[in-house]
Amino acid sequence: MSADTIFALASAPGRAGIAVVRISGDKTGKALSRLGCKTPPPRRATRVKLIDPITKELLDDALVIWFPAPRSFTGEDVAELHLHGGRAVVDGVMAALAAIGGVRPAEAGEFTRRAFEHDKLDLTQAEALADLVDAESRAQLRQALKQMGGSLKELTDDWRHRLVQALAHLEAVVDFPDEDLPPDVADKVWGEVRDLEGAIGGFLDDGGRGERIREGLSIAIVGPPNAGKSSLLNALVKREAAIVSAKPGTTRDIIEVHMDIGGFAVSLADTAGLREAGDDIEQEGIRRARARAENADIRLALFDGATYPTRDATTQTLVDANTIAVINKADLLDQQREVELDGADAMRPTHFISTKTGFGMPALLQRIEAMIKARFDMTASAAITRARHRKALEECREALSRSQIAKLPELAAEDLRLAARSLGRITGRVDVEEILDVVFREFCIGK
Ligand SMILES: Nc1nc2c(ncn2[C@@H]2O[C@H](COP(=O)(O)OP(=O)(O)O)[C@@H](O)[C@H]2O)c(=O)[nH]1
Ligand SMILES: [Mg+2]
Repeated sequence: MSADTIFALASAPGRAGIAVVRISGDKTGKALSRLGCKTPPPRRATRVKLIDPITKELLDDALVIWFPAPRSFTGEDVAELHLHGGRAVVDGVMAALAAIGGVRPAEAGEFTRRAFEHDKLDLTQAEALADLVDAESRAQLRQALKQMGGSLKELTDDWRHRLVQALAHLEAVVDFPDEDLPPDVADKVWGEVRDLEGAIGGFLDDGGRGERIREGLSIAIVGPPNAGKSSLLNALVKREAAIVSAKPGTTRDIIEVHMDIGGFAVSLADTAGLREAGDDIEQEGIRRARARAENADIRLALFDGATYPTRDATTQTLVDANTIAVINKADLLDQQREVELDGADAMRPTHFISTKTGFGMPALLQRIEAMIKARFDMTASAAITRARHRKALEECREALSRSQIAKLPELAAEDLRLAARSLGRITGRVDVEEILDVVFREFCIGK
């Protein structure tokens, strides 16, 4: 092993009860002994006094855990120093480590990269690790843990294994036509390719759920001026994020807040009221409002209860299956608020709320949550969580469908090889040699 030994503060910077410094590489043992710490028993928290190698001053009374290679996160010798989380303590230990020859501060992601290089995890698990650290909602957490546990890796590995098998059989037909191969080999190959194409196609057709959960869902509030859009945003996030005013055209740019609804990370946008009037700036705000509304996962179309039952026609045109129609200022409506179920609304009941009194707010939140769950709840164990996965799977599916209409078996085999390579890119393992291995192991050609 010639790579440098690296170290970094693994816990968040700043004052804390405990700070963890992680060291990885073949000079880890040497670094520990330079700090006055004899190699401790493996994988056991051991109390040590860390000494500055130059000044001989006490740096900290700490805990060290020693993970000798290969049973460590990176696959290299690793030590974790659990220090008292003070700035001076951490700085002192880091400076002492940096002064040791062949030991240097780690670059971003370098520990995980080494873990990947030593086959401790594949690319999807490395990505999941990053997602886990970034997770802010339950759904993101759950998804990251599943992927880190190998859900996506296992699925793509399984597809790739089957594909390599089919390819091996096809190559046997191409390369050794005179051998005594079972007569139905080609049929089996194409049956398998069709199955794989179907499975991957089905997996791709997921409405982008995994990616949406990872990035956060978007909800836009749209409606005419003065309907109470800004008030609704404030009521949902329970703080005064947007300016509320009786003056129409107050909200011009998009105001965005982040919140958690039912365990999902959501970004909620308040937009400029839709109307013809207003200056250039307001018109630009309205243009943005429409664009945001179109791109949102879920829309809240807010109507002004002061004009009920008349509804703003422009806003009404935006109501579709992903929209919840809401009528605000229910406090102004005197009689029983029976919902008039006209044709369009029969499928999508209108919610009456009052941001002023809080009337109908819990029911609205429940409705939003139900809509999110219906569209984004993951029951399947594996999910596409990044554009990178989707692109590779799409390339794979295209190659699979090309292979079935290829004019020559050699060309079909090349397409299957490309398809396998696309799958291999997802996990970061691309290896064509194994195809040959399968041919010879399975067929004993040439006896
Ligand atoms: N009576 C009543 N007035 C409301 C309610 N919600 C908002 N308003 C008032 O409606 C006006 C416009 O509110 P705002 O949130 O700025 O509307 P926006 O233009 O759609 O963002 C303000 O004067 C609010 O105080 C409500 O539930 N009931
Ligand atoms: Mg507003």
